[in-house]
Amino acid sequence: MSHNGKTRGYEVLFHRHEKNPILTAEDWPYPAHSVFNAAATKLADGTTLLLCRVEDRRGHSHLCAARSANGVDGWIIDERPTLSPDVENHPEELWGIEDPRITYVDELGKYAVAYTAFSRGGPGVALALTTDFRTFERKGLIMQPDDKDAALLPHRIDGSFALIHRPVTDSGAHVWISYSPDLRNWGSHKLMLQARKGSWWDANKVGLSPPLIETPRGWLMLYHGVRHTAAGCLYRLGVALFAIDKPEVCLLRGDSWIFGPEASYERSGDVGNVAFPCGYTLGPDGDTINMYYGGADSCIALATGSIRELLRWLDEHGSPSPS
Ligand code: BMA
Repeated sequence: MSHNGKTRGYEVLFHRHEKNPILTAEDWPYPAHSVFNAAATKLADGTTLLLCRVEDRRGHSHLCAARSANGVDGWIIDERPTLSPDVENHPEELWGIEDPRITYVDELGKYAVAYTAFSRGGPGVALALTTDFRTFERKGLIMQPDDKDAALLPHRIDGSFALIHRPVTDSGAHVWISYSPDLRNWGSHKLMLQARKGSWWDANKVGLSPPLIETPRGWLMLYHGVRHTAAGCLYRLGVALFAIDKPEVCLLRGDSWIFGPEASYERSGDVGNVAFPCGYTLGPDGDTINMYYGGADSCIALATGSIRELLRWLDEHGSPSPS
């Protein structure tokens, strides 16, 4: 399939790890139907922490932490769910909590976990803070349904915290950015990245994948695009670059997808043809991206890329995109 670093003539920007899938429900210390869509971060001591979405046989999800020294194997998985729905205090979590994204916020000295809280009202965006991934300080629902695919930026922009998220409106499912002085009151909503139309690979629905990656040239966004086909949906990954001081301004957006379901564990599972990253860590060189993604809603896999290569590819294949 792959020849001279190319697949079917296209450049390969993310390389699948040979040990994929790196985590499945078989590895879990307690009953779990499937594990997928994990958030990722590197702790102060260099340990890679994945906050994994675990689905039980009711179909409800919770989050569970797995820690590894090398980010590939030797995972130490919490013996019990790390963050479970707290339905009594947070009825918005009635049907589970899903698809977390982690951002370390220097100013707070805490990790911010944005996740989808699912209930009768639909999926909305919830936020919790933690220092150790053992106890969490919930901020509750910060974006009402229907909204998901959220992550906080690591520092304030022009004095405000900034949250990327994906509300669904009559006009489609596009990526927005909203600002807050205190992580509680949100406003100054701005459209950031629009789904394209027609036969485009990212027509109808786009959403943030892992949290934004800060580079000297701007914020690098890996986003998923959803193509509806007669056989179901195809979830693929694209890349775009946004202005550092004004993240709603798109500087470059790639025309084609750069990563999509090809391996067997991405092609088949509970929901086939899905590659869905929710987290990344950076290598010691500051350039290597370790991207963690869910395969077919059934496993967790790893692929590596390079910030420099993504920026070069965007220069060659991207164009400014109106917001
Ligand atoms: C999206 C999200 C993801 C899931 C994907 C494919 O809408 O809910 O959690 O991986 O669909 O099923």
